[in-house]
Amino acid sequence: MTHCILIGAPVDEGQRRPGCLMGPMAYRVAGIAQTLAELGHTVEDRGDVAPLPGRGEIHSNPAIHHLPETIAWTEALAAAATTAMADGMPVFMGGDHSLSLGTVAGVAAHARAAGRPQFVIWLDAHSDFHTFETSTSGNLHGTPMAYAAGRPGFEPLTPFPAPVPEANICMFGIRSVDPAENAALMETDIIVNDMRVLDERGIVAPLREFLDRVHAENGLLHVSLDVDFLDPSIAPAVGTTVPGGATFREAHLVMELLHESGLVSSLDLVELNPFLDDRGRTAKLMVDLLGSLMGRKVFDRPTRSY
Ligand code: 6HN
Ligand code: MN
Ligand code: MN
Ligand code: MN
Repeated sequence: MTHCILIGAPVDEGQRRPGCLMGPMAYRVAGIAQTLAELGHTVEDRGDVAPLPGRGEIHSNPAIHHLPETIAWTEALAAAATTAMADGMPVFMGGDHSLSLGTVAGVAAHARAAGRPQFVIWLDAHSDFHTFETSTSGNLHGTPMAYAAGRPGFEPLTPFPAPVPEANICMFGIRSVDPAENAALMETDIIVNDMRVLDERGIVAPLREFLDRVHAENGLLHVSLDVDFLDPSIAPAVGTTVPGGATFREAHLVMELLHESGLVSSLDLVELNPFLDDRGRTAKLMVDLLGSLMGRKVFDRPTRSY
């Protein structure tokens, strides 16, 4: 039984298609609290985080937009994340992926204080490895993974409090990487399981390899689930669809393995744009995936040890 803390992060400023701000409400309407309660967990909905006022920060990269708002969200969400980690398992209901600038900062600060290593699983079509300096779209939802890894180039944001070691970061589902991100990733030890790797090896072996390390090092594990990890044919409600994503069963299998591991300590659900949805199907699928992550089984088979 887990104490699940729902935290709404109605962030819309990290990209240019209005609608992600409706994400938290869509998850509530799709029954996120009931789903968790039915699985035997306790649920506390802390409502939506309100951003702190922006201070008018500017950046030399002219493409960057909504920087003051993003900095304000980052500070507010980092504080909410650190507080929630002391009380249970936070589930951040986005909001676009720029919210992870704050949530990962907050959970990593908690891990450092607890004396435990932080690990991150990034389930996404994109690597989100731009800095404020390299982004060409200026959309800051393309930057949180680089911030968490401690890359320079995020001024005037405060430096990431406790950078996640590169080898503790594992990406799955990657199929859209910009040239500057690719060049930067090549210089790191980040584990990039792009779709080619998943086609060749399947999703189970690379995931187990990573989970074994989290377990061996007694780590805390943050999972960041971007809607566009999923194939657009099953998850249309996202502004940045990329063909060739995870199937329904691959996505559930990831969640089931994460549940069995018992290692997940915090979660982002990001990039849902309910304005683009088809009768709520994407919101419902994301809630169902959370159900699998939190222990729902089709058949109560004996848990396989691995
Ligand atoms: N996301 N690499 C592209 C950009 O604009 O920087 C796409 C980023 C997508 C971000 O999906 O969270
Ligand atoms: Mn993303
Ligand atoms: Mn993405
Ligand atoms: Mn669990």
